[in-house]
Amino acid sequence: MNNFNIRPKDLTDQEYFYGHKACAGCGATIAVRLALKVLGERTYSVLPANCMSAVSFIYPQMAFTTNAIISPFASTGAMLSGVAAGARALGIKDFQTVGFAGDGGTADIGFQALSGAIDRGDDIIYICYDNEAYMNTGIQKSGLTPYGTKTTTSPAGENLPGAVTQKKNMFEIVAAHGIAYAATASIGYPNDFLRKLNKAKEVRGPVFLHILASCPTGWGSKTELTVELAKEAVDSGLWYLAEYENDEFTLNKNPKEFIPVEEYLFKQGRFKHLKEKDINVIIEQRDKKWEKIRKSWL
Ligand SMILES: Cc1ncc(C[n+]2csc(CCOP(=O)(O)OP(=O)(O)O)c2C)c(N)n1
Ligand code: SF4
Repeated sequence: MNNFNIRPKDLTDQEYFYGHKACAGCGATIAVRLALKVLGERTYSVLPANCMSAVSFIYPQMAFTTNAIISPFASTGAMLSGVAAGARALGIKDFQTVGFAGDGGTADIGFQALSGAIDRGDDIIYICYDNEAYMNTGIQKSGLTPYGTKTTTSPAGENLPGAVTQKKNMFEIVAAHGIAYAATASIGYPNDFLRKLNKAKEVRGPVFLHILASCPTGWGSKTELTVELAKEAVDSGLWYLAEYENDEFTLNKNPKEFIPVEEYLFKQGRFKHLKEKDINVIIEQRDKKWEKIRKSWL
């Protein structure tokens, strides 16, 4: 049986995404680079307005060596369907159509187009790289910004812990559509991400991959901690690795013990203001979520 594992040393040396102008230590670029290495040369990428399009389509330079196009902010899902239909109409075979949308472009403004694409059952891969805010326009809170995050639109102060809302549960919202395959991932666990991409390639029908991608600029973290932080998010239980297919959820990593959330949170300027009571809220929310996950996904 194909377990879809792929060893990093088996990845192509070919680069399909390079020379971009992203900030040093950008986690999202790791997600895009790895995704294209697995999906291959015959991949058509669709990017809405976000950091990844802003840093890579800079005339006369183009950081994608494969075909790529910018969609209106709200339309990634719709354009993915159109590109795939166009390729089929031209008689092109063995191609992949992938979207790289941020958390704002996925959970908020691009949500209905994503929902529509899943509903149509189109053969597309939608990757949400989640840096937990609208970074390209100056760090505004999105529907995927976690509780307690300081952003320019969710300030922290004497009476406010930063964002007071919880991170939208995109993975389960997408799963509720009965999608062919959905998974969460983290750039801190690249082998897991590679396997999920490799599987996404083979799945017929829509695929949704939601990958946590650290952002030193928006998170106020050291550039060299990008990968470590994305790993610690999982190890502290504030993010999880899971899959959904055939109406079933599977948990891919079930830590025996979580590392203290403070270890992850206090390496980031966006959480520096948190008080003990705020940390307790975060731990309480985490434990409630994991109780549910462990009861039904194991
Ligand atoms: C319809 C529309 N509204 C607003 C914008 C401005 N805009 C461009 S990029 C962006 C932020 C995107 O945030 P996200 O999707 O989280 O991706 P990130 O910037 O974090 O990579 C916004 C608001 C736009 N281009 N089009
Ligand atoms: S703001 Fe964040 S996501 Fe955007 S390019 Fe810089 S590090 Fe990457």
